[in-house]
Amino acid sequence: MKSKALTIILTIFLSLIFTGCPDSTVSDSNLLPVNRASRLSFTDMDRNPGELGGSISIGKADDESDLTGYYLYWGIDSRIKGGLIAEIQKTGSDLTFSISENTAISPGVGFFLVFSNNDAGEMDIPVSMEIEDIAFFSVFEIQDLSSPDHPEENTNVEIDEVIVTAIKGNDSFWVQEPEINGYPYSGIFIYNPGVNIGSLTVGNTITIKGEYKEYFGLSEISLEELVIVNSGTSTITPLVVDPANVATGGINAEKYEGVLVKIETVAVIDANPEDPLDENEFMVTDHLRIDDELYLIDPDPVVDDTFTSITGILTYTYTSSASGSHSKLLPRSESDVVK
Ligand SMILES: [Ca+2]
Ligand SMILES: [Ca+2]
Ligand SMILES: [Ca+2]
Ligand SMILES: [Ca+2]
Repeated sequence: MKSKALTIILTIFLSLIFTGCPDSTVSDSNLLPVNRASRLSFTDMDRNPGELGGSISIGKADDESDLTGYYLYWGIDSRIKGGLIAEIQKTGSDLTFSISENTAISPGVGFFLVFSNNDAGEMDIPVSMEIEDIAFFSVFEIQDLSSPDHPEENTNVEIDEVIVTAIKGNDSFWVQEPEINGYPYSGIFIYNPGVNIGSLTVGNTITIKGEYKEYFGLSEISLEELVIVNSGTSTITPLVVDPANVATGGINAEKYEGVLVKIETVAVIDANPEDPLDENEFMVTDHLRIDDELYLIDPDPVVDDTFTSITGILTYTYTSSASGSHSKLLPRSESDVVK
């Protein structure tokens, strides 16, 4: 009798448990996931600014038992969603999602976010990564204001595989595109006193990151990062130009600003155009100025001195309050000056 009563009690107890159980299982699955992706990475392979392409890699959560997959979003910041990119089911392995080339980055978007999800919904805290938009420009695009891809001033740019043509001190230099599209707009001045250019040598092939600026008429890159891709010495053949066309106001002065050029068979017409000042400038045939920014010709040339050729970087800088700024040729060394 006693044992029968116990059986009844036990039966009621067990039935309570078993009728209660399905409910409690449902309520368990109503819980949002607590496990997040272990890793999120992406490298932009689209070289255009404002566009992305490449593979997003999502490391599976260390424990995926409480999630069914991951929602990949654009992010306004490291928490705020900016639009769903994809729903990705868990597979038990790390996942990849492809962003197709030329995918435009919407205004305001700067992150990728990955939220774990299950039948109850999404976890409220994502894994995030800031998007780095790789934005390569050629020197041509930066120097040629009419290029459809010309960047705005103060844009961060990367320039890939250009050749160093001249070095000034330990913080500035000139680079030029390898001779593939001709010479116009192919060279530019790189400057930043805060970045040590170390062992950089003329002829090195480098990749640079920096900010594009116009400094009193001179296009330049404010250097942030420099990578020597090839420490060999590639040669840029100087372009032979007519001094009249590259002197101040000449029709090609802007085109060849920053470019290694050569003038042939010229004579000194003014030994010191800044007299009574002396800025170590002199003027040759057709009023082209030669300056000592990279190399001082010694002794000072005098009127009617002739040169078989002078090679150098063409630049545009301020001379004096009396005469303003000028287009100038900068020989780099003794070997650039042939009597
Ligand atoms: Ca593109
Ligand atoms: Ca890009
Ligand atoms: Ca320019
Ligand atoms: Ca000078």
